[in-house]
Amino acid sequence: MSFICGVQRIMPERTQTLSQWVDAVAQLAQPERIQWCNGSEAEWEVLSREMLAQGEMLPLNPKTYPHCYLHRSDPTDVARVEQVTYICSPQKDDAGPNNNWMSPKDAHSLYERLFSGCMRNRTLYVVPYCMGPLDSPWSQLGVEITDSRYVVANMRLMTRMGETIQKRIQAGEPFVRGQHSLGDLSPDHRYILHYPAENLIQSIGSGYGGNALLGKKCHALRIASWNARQEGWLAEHMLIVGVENPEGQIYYLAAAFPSSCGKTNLAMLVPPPSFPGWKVWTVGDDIAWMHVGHDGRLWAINPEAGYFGVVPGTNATTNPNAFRMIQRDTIFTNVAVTSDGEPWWEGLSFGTPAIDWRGRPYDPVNGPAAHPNSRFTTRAEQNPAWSKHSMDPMGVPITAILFGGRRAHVAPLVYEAKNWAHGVLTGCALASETTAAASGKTGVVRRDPMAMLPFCGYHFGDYWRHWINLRDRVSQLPRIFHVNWFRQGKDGKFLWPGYGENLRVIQWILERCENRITAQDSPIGYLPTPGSDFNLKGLTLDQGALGELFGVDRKDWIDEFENLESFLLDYEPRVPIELKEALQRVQRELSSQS
Ligand code: GTP
Ligand code: SPV
Ligand code: MN
Repeated sequence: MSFICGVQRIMPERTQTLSQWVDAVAQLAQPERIQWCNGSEAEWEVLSREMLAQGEMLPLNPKTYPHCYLHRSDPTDVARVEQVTYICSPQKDDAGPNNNWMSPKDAHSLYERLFSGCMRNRTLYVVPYCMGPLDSPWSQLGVEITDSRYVVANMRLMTRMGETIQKRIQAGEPFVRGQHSLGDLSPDHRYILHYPAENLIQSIGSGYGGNALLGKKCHALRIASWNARQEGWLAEHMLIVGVENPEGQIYYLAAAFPSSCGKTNLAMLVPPPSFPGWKVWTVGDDIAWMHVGHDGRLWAINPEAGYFGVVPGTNATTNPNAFRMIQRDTIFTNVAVTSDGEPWWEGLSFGTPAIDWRGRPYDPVNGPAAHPNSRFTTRAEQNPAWSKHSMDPMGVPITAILFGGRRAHVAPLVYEAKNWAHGVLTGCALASETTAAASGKTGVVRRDPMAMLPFCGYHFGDYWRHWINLRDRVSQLPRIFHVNWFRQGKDGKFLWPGYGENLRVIQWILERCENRITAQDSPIGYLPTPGSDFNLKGLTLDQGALGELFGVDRKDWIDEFENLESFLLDYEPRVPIELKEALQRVQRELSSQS
C-alpha cells in the first residue's frame, strides 16, 4: 500500500515475482519458447516479418498506405463478447446484476483446464506496459502474456510498452497481470475472466480488440473501475477533448457514449468554416481516468497511447483528422481491399472493394464489404489534433461531462442537468441502440448507464453511490449534459448533420458553463432556445427538423422515466437515495405539466 498525491494505492499483497508468474503460466500453457518484448524497432522488424510470412498480417499498398497492414480475424471473432465476460469477485453481490459472475474458485479451475497446453508450438510473448503517461502518479503498470503476435503488435501501438516498464516492475512496482491465449478460437471455449481482488485477467478463445488487448477494456475499465472506487477516483468509458475558442482559452470536456456512438469522432472534431479561430485538441478517444486534484477540480488522463477506432463512416468530410492519420503506420482489422491493395470500407467516398473483410471476392449479397466493427490501430501522435497535454502527468481539468447515445427518438439534441445528483441520474438513464462493437443484435435500445454497462467491474448501485459521493470531494464539479446526434425524422434520416457541426452544441455547453446564457427550464433539464442563444448560423436544416431536434415530448418522457424507474429496481437495495429523489422530482414535474 502506498500514498501518491492523495491517492491511496491498493494493490493486493503478492509474493510471486514477475518471472515466477511467467514461469507458472508457461508451465501450464507449454509454449515452444518465451519472448520478453522490449518494444524496440528491431523487435518490430522481426515480429512484422513473421506475421507477414504466416499470413497473420497482409501488406497494403506501400505507395499510398506506407507501413499499413490488414489483419483478418476469425469470422466468428469480430467483436466483444459480453455474454462470456465475467467478473470473478469474491462475493457474487459485488459484481451486481450488470455483470456475469463466476466464483474465483470455479474461474481458476476453468482457466487451468482451458490453458493447459494451449500454447504448444507457439511463442509465449511477455508484454510489459504502462497505462497512462510514464511519469504520472495515476498511471498503472501491467503485463500481458499472450500467444498472439497481433495482440503484441496492437499493444505496441495502444500502450507505452517495453523494457523500461519491465525494469520498474522488477524493482517492485505493482502491476496488473493479464493472461491471454487464442486457444482454439472456438466460441464455445471463449471466456474473458476478471479477478478484481487479485488484479488478474484471464482471456482465452478470442484474438479481437477488447477481448484480447487486455490493457484496454479489461484493465483500464473493469479492473481499474474496481480499484478506482476503493481509491476515490473514476475509470470511465469517456473521450477527453480540449476545445479552444478564438480567444485562446481551452476547455476540456469528458464524454461517455456507448461503443460505436461517436467518441473518436467528437475527440477529433474539425471545426467547420462557420467557426473561424476555433481549435479542437484530442487528449483521449475511449477511456478517461479522473482524479480529484489538489485544486478541487476533476483532472483526467488518457491511459492509452493509441486509438483502436471504428473504420466504417470515416472519410475526409466526417473525420478528416482520423482519415489523414490512418494513411500510414496503421493496422487495419477486417476491412475490405481494392484491386490496388488499398483498404476500403463503407462510407469511404472513393475506390471499389475487390475483396471483402473475410477475404472473398466482394459480392453485395454477402453484406457489407468491410465488417461494421472493422477497426484501425494507430499511435495517438499521428492524429493532427493530438494534444501535447496528453502527456501531462496530472492530466487536464474537466469543465463539463457529456453523456450521449444513439436515440432515433425521444432524446433532444442537448440538455443540461440541473445539479450533480440529477446529472448522475442523467448518466444512469443513458440508453442507446446496440452497435456492432459487441456480438448480438444491433439497433436495439438498451439502458447503458454512463456507457459502462459492459465495462463496470462492480455493482452499478455502488458505482452510482461512488459518483454521487464525489460531490463532497470535488469543490468545482463539472456541469453535466446529455447529447444525442442520432435523432431521426419520420423518413428515418438523421435530423442533425453531426460531426464537425457538433461544435455548435459544444459552444452552447461552454456558454452555459461560463454562465453567459440562460436556458429554458424543463422537467428533464435545461434546454437551449433555438434561434436565440443556440448558434444555428449558416446551417440549413430540413423543414420541421428544429422542432423535432430540440423537442421534449411529455408523453415519451413519462414512459422513459417509468422504464428507468423499473430498470433501477434491479439494483436495489443499492440505488442511492439521491438518485431516487432526483427521479421522483422529474416524474412529478412531468406529470404536473399541462
Ligand atoms: P468505440 O471505439 O466502439 O468505443 O466507439 P466510439 O464511441 O469511439 O465511436 P466512433 O466515433 O468511432 O463512431 C462510431 C460510428 O458513428 C462511426 O461510423 C461514425 O462515423 C459514426 N458517427 C460518429 N459521430 C457521428 C455524428 O455526429 N453523426 C452521425 N450521424 N454519425 C456519427
Ligand atoms: C468498444 O467496443 O467500446 C471499443 C472497442 O472501444 S474494443 O476495444 O473492442 O472494446
Ligand atoms: Mn470503447
